Amino acid sequence: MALQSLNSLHAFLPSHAIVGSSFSDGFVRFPVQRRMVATKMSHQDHQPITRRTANFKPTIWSYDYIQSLSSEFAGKKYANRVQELKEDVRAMLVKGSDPLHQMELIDTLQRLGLSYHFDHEIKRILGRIHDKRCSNINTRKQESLYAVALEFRLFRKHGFHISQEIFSSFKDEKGNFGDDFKGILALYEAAYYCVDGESILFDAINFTTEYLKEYVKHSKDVQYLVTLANHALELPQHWRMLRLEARWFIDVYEKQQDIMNPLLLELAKLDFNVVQATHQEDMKHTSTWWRNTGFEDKLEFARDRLMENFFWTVGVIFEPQFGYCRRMSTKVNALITTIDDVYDIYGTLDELELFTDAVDSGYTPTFEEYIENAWVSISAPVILVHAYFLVTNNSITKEDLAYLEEYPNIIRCSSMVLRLADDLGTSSDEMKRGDVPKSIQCYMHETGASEEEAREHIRGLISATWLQMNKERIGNHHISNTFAGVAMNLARMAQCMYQFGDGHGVPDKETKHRVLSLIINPIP
Ligand code: LA6
Ligand code: MN
Ligand code: MN
Ligand code: MN
Repeated sequence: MALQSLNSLHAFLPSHAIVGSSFSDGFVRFPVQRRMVATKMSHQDHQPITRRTANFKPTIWSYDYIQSLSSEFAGKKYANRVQELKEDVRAMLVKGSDPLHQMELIDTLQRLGLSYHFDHEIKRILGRIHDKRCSNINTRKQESLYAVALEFRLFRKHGFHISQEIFSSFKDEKGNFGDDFKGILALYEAAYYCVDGESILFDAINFTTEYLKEYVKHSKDVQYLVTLANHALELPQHWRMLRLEARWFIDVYEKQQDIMNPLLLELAKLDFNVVQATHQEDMKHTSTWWRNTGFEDKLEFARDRLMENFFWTVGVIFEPQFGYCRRMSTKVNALITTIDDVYDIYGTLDELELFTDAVDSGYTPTFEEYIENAWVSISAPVILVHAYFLVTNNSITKEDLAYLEEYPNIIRCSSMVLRLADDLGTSSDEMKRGDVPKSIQCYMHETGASEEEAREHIRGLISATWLQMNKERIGNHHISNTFAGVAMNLARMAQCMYQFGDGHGVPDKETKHRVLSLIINPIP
């Protein structure tokens, strides 16, 4: 894990204003390997206009199919049962007296995708445990690494102050954190809440990663904790798209007969299906809108990715009450994707100059120049500023608007992760079709690094950006928890979408299965 790339980030973090259209790359299209799709004479000079095509596949989700979706879980019967089960779980949660058990239950509720029902109770319980800790720091003396790490992660996740120092007693002179697999797994997950400069947590990420890799390599059985460790090594919980994580964990939890609570399992499955039914209604709404724009027929060169654009919004905010935000954000995403293709594929330089003033001829920018533009050109600021208004229901003050206009760091960080994850997943194909160089290519060009070295550098930058984002969340009175969640979820969603390549552009691979399991198929 290359966390040392932090310095490169400072290039984009100072809040100087970045001018220019959020949709424009600002760089020239390279005239390489263009495939001709349309040739016609331009009016001014009678030269034929050559346009490229990316040969994007058609959508696999037809309008008729989407309109045919209907879920039995939309009915009253299931809503009532969810209500009953929720009351049972609430009782279980609040009457617990052992802090560790309560925290384990909170953790399980989070992983099952249920914690949003119990936000108030969870805040109260953690607040009470936090108060006790503050008044008597010695109570932690005999506790296991597992218990301390779990508590640390929950405190940080819910915005309670807790110092990295609580791990110092577990660390020996060599920088090792012992030999307790369960504790080390918990420390690994906790350490991702690290902020810039926290060296104990920094070391903990490195130690636990190596330890877990070795451990899972040598363990033959597929016991529960090994399953969790393998999953964590792929991506830590803190970086994961919430719904997909819930869907995955529900299956894992069900198989775990010795710890599984049937009440929680029933609620998790039912709630997942009920929430999914509301997502289907959102999707049907946007698909009618999309059909009415006529883009899918008129703009053949562009990606027709309405379902994928909706899928992004499920990653960004899944709770049923935010349907309006999902619907509007899907429209924003669909327009962004279309405009991006006008720029990157269809438009000629002359035409695009009408929109873009910063065009140079065949220049590969330095990495820093690239980054300064690219975190905006990925359009995450457009997505997030829209989302800000869509999820904020109290009045928005002039100060809030001024804060937004400065491109606050939480928006910069989220955008940065989206840009870098997108480059990791899409730039190989983009180069083949003659798109501009992206972060990987700029870095290689500037430093002489190999592609794998460049990719490692980019992954390090993503990690470093998360440390910045962790810090931005703390004590920021301009943004609600909901919006902070949206910004972090966009970064998570980007890491999800590009985990195995171009999940946004390629409709029939990983994304298809994910859409089926989150949006189309209920849990049996
Ligand atoms: C990704 O395509 C794309 F269209 C985006 C604008 C990314 C975010 C999209 C959402 C959430 P591509 P480029 C709709 O990889 O040209 O072509 O910036 O983006 O690399
Ligand atoms: Mn682009
Ligand atoms: Mn593009
Ligand atoms: Mn891209």
